[in-house]
Amino acid sequence: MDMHTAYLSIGSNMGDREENLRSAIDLLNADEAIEVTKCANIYETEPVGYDDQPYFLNTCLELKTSLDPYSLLKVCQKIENDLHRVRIIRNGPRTIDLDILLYDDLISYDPILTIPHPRMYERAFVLYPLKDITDYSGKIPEDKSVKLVDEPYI
Ligand code: GSY
Repeated sequence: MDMHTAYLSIGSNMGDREENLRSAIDLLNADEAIEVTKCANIYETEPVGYDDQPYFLNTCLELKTSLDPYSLLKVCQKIENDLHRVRIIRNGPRTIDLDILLYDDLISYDPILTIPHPRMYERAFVLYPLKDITDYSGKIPEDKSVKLVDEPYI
């Protein structure tokens, strides 16, 4: 079976943020086609996009998976639904958000699933944790709000 490496950004700013991140990791691992192989440190970050909402907890994950990118996207969307993500305001608070950042060395311009994630290189809340688990050595936008709050959950 062909195995692939993917990186996800996950974030939560509603309810028990830590529990939401942990549950997302557990639900990914519960899928027999996915193994979460690395978790970055956990960061508290100021919301980007819509200011009037609580701070996020963000981290990044490395996965090994036999799923193709679209099947992986479906699993991520199901986990968002299962964790009762509510999104009343665009870019507003959410119990959990899972974004696929990278999938092997794939480049895809499909608007349904653009890889690499189209905004990842502008986001300190993605790049701080991504740097923990990859050899990323590019620029990280300055964001004084990013605060290391916990060690990796796995
Ligand atoms: O795109 C992910 C959801 N999101 C976040 C996030 O995860 N963290 C921070 N700090 N701001 C965000 N704005 C959005 S939208």
